[in-house]
Amino acid sequence: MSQTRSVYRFNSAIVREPSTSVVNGLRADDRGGPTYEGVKAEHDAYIAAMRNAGVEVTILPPLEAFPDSVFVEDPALVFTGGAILLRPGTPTRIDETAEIAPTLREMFDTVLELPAPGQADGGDVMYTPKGVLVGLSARTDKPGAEALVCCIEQLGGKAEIAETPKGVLHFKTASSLLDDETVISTAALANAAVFKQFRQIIVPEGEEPAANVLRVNDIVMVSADYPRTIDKLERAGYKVVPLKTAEIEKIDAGLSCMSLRWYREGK
Ligand code: CIR
Repeated sequence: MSQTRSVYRFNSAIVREPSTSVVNGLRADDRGGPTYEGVKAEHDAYIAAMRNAGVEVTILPPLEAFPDSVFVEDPALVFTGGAILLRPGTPTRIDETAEIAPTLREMFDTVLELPAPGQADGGDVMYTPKGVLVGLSARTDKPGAEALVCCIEQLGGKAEIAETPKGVLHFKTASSLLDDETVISTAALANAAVFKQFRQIIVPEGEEPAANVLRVNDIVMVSADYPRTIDKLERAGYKVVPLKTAEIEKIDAGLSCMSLRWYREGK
């Protein structure tokens, strides 16, 4: 896991088509479910944006038995040097790992498995040039986070454990990497110790879900519903690609959760 290449330089991604059961996806707060057509349209636009950014996208088929399986970020982690199969921290998602494992075993020479009994969701994991951050949350427990740090070290990387603000699903629901020196986060993470070495951009009050952006090569995908955040990022010099997320947000999802991304050597 050398740091010679930027952690947001990607040429490969895996996504999974939404199933029609996505309308029953998990949500903390029921504001009405998304429509299948709405999620599908958001997903299609996301794939197009990835391809425009120079990423080769592998599209896996939908899994009707798993309403949240479109969010492939959660059951696994991928790095140039290998993949890690996780154990998602909610019962209806645990078996998503077995569904994605064969694809990862085909694509990666090294595939590690998070040792039991820990639980960890990929949504709690942020890659940064200074090391990987693993947020503790309702989905990622201490044994899971500690085991994950060991797995990342086994792949030659380094990682440290962070705290996720109460009431948000994942660490990256509230924060994302923008570039080698900069993170964007909600005000709740403004003084987080793990961000001390970074410049921080705070999302405007009332636009908290906008903190889940996705930096891919030279662009930053940002939810189209948060104009003040988009403006702030554009003024800071970022090349913003706004994408609709109103449907996936109804089931607590954001932009990072719809893909697994990495730089594949030799391509
Ligand atoms: C869940 O609760 O697991 C899904 N409804 C949303 C998952 C979002 N995942 C992510 O941000 N990495």
